Amino acid sequence: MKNFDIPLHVRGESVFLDDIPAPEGLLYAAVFTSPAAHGKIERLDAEKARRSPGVIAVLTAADIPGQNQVGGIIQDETLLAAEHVKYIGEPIALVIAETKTLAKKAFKDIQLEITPLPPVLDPREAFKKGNLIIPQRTFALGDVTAAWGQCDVIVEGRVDSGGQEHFYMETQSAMAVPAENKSITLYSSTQSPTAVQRIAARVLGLPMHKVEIDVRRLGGGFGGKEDQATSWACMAGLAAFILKRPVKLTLDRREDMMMTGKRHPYSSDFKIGLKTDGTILAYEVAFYQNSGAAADLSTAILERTLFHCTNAYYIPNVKASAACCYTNLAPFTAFRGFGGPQAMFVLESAIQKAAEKLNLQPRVIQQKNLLKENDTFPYGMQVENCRAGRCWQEADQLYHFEKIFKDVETFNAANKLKKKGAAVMPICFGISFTNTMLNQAGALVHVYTDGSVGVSTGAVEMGQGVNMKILRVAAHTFSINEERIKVETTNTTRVANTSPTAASSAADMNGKAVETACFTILERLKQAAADHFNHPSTADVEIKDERVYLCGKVTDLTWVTLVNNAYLKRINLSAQGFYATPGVYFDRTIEKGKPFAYHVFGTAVMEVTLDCLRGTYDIDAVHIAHDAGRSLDYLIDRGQVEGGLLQGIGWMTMEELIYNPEGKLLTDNTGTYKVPDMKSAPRVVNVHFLEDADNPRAVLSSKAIGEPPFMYGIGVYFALFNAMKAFRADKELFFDSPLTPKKVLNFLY
Ligand code: MTE
Ligand code: LUZ
Ligand code: MOS
Repeated sequence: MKNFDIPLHVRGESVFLDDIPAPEGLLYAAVFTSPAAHGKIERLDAEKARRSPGVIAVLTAADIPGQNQVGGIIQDETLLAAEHVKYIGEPIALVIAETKTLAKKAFKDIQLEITPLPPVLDPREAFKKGNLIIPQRTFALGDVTAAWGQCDVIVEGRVDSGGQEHFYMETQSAMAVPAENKSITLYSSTQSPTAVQRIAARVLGLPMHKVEIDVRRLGGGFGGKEDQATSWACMAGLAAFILKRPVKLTLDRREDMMMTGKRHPYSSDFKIGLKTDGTILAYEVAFYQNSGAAADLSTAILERTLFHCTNAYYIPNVKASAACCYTNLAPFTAFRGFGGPQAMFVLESAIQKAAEKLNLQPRVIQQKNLLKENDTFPYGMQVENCRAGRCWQEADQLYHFEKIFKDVETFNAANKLKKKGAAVMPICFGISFTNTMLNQAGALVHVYTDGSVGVSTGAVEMGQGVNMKILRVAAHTFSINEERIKVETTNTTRVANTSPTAASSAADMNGKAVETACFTILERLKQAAADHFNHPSTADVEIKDERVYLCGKVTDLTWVTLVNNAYLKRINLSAQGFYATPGVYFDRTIEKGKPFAYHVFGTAVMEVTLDCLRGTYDIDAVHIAHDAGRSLDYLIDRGQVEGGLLQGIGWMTMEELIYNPEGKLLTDNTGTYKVPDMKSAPRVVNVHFLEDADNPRAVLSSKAIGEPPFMYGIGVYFALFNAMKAFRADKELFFDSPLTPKKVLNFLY
């Protein structure tokens, strides 16, 4: 992949947080956390720990100079627990020592007494008790009650989907360096530098301008560092602020898995009604989100669950309700898809069950109900530039659905202990933050006198290639060589008030901001060129491939000489750019609006082979037709499709969070929590990007790519079911992901 970071990665030269050279006097922090899922803190005595070898300080809630509050949307989360604990792994105290080992050794000297209270782990139980973060929300279209009467068949069911560990390669990390006059610089592995700045300022009781956040790159985020990188940066900041020395806080894998939130587990009930030909008339669904012990981003994630409850289909009568249920587990958080995958899994399950009842192939129902131009979503928006049908058709033409399913049947007829299965999975994902306010981005572009260019934006590089895309936008707009451009760190003093790098919109929005800034500088340069040639209008000046053209004719001015001329004439070679996605809004009082700039579409078809003796399986192939607009970089986008798909497959098949009845996560390391590897990856992945698929709603006609491909993974659940049914046609379908070999085996025998 020609991402300019790759040569650095391959040689181990790229700088992640823990690679930043240690500043003079660096101290190390370790986080002491709650051993109980729910309880009242009776006593916390750290005096002995303070005298432990190598320990410099032990900090608790009482040491926080500002507010002990890190909640973003809802302020319900302390940085360090003071009175109550709400989950195992909740931070209580911070030990700062000469080394991290010494800091952790002092944990045994902290005296903590907790009166335990019964924990609630199940969202339905929390719902019954009324433990909700916000009142239940409902999206509705048409009239389901009236529609049931017109349906030929109605099926109901329950769907459960498990959580998912982000498993970013780089664990949560931060380093704080005190600066003069009570200022502080925080290096943070965060998707959201401004959130870290805002909350650290709140915790330290400082104005935001005294807190500078700097981010070079992340070793993966996947949503896990959208909100949940903040606490660690605040803790490092707190220690550095009080001790007036640099402090680093890096979680090891087990700490990270135990302390941080994951994808939300959901439990849901559905009811779907159809005509005998497979037309869906009505769909009712209730989502119970396991939100964990604090709100974090749960309410926003719940909202996206509602937005995506009909996936890529038009359903005329819909009623979808959803509840954020507090439980005593680490607060669940953003994860690629942001509640969308959970919603789509429920509808695909409903279609599966309805297909069985109607004796139709699920793909017949899927295709029949695909979104068409101007169809209305339950949230009131109409589909524009709908490519749901096109993706389906192109996938079918290229990969031949009929043949795939026929080959499966032929194989199954000939084999007793191995069975194959196949499934189609269409997707539709809305692009924009559903919180309209967040749809803004900024950029700062400098052109230096040698013609090289420095670009800063609010986007954070986390492996998704956003820096490459931003570089490409700048190179394209100036029409200069890519080598001339450097993408700088993401820093709050260069670009302020930025939204998180999330919602797949970082390249879209920051790219636009860069384009705007470049246009501003370009206009000034054209004016300088026009002046140079004593030409009356800049309209006849063009810069192409580093050469200046006048009235279509090449001149002796190059990019470098023009830049130099402009500098000598005291022309400003820096510009700021800003972008706010136009036309998006959402009215929560009526739950209607136009929350998305546009939608991303795609269709995948997949084949699996099941070993019916062992319950194990191989994913033979996944074939995808995907709408990436006019991609800014097809290799990067292919990488995003492949990576998203594999992460989705992991969520659906093997990644299982197991808690004991006391609320302790048992799968808290690489030995017990299994993410997909080369062996569990599909043997074949074909990705076809639609051609002639310009997108008028994003920079240079591109489309967002980050999250949507995750949802192709859902299809694997149903391909496996198809194979399982070939072995045991008599058994009831169940919808409870991940579909581990253990569950498969239980079904087969
Ligand atoms: N790809 C890599 N390699 N690493 C990541 O952490 N995060 C995903 C996706 N792809 C991620 C990734 C998530 S959750 C999002 S929202 C998008 O990238 C964010 O980046 P973008 O807006 O630039 O697409
Ligand atoms: N974050 C957020 C997101 O705050 N709002 C969103 O709509 C969103 N969508 C996807 C991923 N992160
Ligand atoms: Mo992605 S879940 O929007 O960080």
